[in-house]
Amino acid sequence: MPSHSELLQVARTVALAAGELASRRRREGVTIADTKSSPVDVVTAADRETEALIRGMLADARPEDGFFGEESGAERGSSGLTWLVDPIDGTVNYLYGIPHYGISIAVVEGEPDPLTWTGIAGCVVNPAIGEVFTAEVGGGAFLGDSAIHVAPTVDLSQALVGTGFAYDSGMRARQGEIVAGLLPQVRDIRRAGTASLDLCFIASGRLNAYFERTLNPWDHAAGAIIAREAGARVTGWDGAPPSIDFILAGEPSVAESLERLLRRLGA
Ligand code: LIP
Repeated sequence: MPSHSELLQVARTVALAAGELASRRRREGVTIADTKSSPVDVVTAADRETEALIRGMLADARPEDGFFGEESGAERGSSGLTWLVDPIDGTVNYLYGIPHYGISIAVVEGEPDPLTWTGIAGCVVNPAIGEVFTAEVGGGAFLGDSAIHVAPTVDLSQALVGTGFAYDSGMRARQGEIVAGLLPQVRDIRRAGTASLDLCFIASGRLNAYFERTLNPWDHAAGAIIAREAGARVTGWDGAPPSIDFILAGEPSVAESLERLLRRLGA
């Protein structure tokens, strides 16, 4: 079994190469190639091309490992390791030219099930502004070469809270009601459109807390490792592992306060 550092280096090298490709394609112009779960859940040719690059580089570097990517699906490996890949997280931002999207690559031990996997290392690159977030379990979290850590605890009324919304209109209506109840009880809300970077913003103190529902495993796999290594609590409801049902992240006492409030709001 390779060291956590060796696996992190693979993730970082591949994510940087993918970021170069994605940002080049962005400069050349981006169009919708298809829609997926709803008319607003889009995929671009760059999403597919970037995942193909990542998948090929990982197959060369780690041929025995499993793979699970947003655009090309899953393939089991024989090593016990699985790579979770969102080639362009924040696809709508990318489509609109908003410089806030992430190449998210994580490696876990076990199957690509967030309820059972054990995170090992993760990298999230925002090529639009050249930010590289990394972490290996037990090694701390970094933005570039600088160690990062969650913001100090605050009262929930002073907390800047990130969230996001589903592609399903019915779910979005419900999520909007929850946010309406939350907004007057916190400092403010930020909906930036990229879960992997939301979790990295928890890790670097740019958000005090974050929650979301309906995320896929590839959306949060890398960011959760980075946030935990920066001192954040990252869970589902009642301390369970995060999943498509719910993810909550933040400095532990802030996260616990937010979970109680979200419960009261009926999230
Ligand atoms: C996105 C997530 C974001 C969520 C969006 C979308 P995608 O992932 O990163 O947090 O609010 O609705 O799911 O689809 O850009 O990979």
